[in-house]
Amino acid sequence: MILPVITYPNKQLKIRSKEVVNFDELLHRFLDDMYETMITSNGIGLAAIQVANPIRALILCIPDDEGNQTQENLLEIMNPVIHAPQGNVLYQEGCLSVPGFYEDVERYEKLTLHYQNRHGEACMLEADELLAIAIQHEIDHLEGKLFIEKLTYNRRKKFEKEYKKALKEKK
Ligand code: QAP
Ligand code: CO
Repeated sequence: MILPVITYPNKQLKIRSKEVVNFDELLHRFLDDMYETMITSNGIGLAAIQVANPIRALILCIPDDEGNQTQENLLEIMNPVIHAPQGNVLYQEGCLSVPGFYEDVERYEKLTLHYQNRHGEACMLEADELLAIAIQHEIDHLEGKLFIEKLTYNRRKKFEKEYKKALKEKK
């Protein structure tokens, strides 16, 4: 089932999501719906709060070298914690909740992630490149933060102007 994606400035995006405690059939169905929603929307990452569910769950599917997002590369991440972040990189980010806007954001270059999978099993992965960036972007959603909040004052102003204009033109 494709779920509606909440977009800025919806206040729900500011909620701090709660730990996942039930790794049950309901969670599994929700994760499946998140995947369908993300792929249909041409996304590479989606946090549960973006589809109005304030739980610490996110999914990522980084395209391979051919640009294909195979389900084998799908990561389902619950209750993530970042360890040992290293270095910094700039990357032009976007967000399904801020459609049509892209801007450079600084992130850690590499990190280790501790999390639970859909069965509640403890997992760990080492990430760099786009995966490391996407993990940080999605974990920010769990804290109620959007990438536009990391922009400088002037770039944020540019965003507000462009976004409002785009919203008006949509109506
Ligand atoms: C988060 O973002 C991300 O504006 C995932 O019109 C972004 O999937 C991680 C999207 C950058 C790492 C680097 C955005 C689709 C998708 C749009 C997305 C749009 C259609 C964003
Ligand atoms: Co996002």
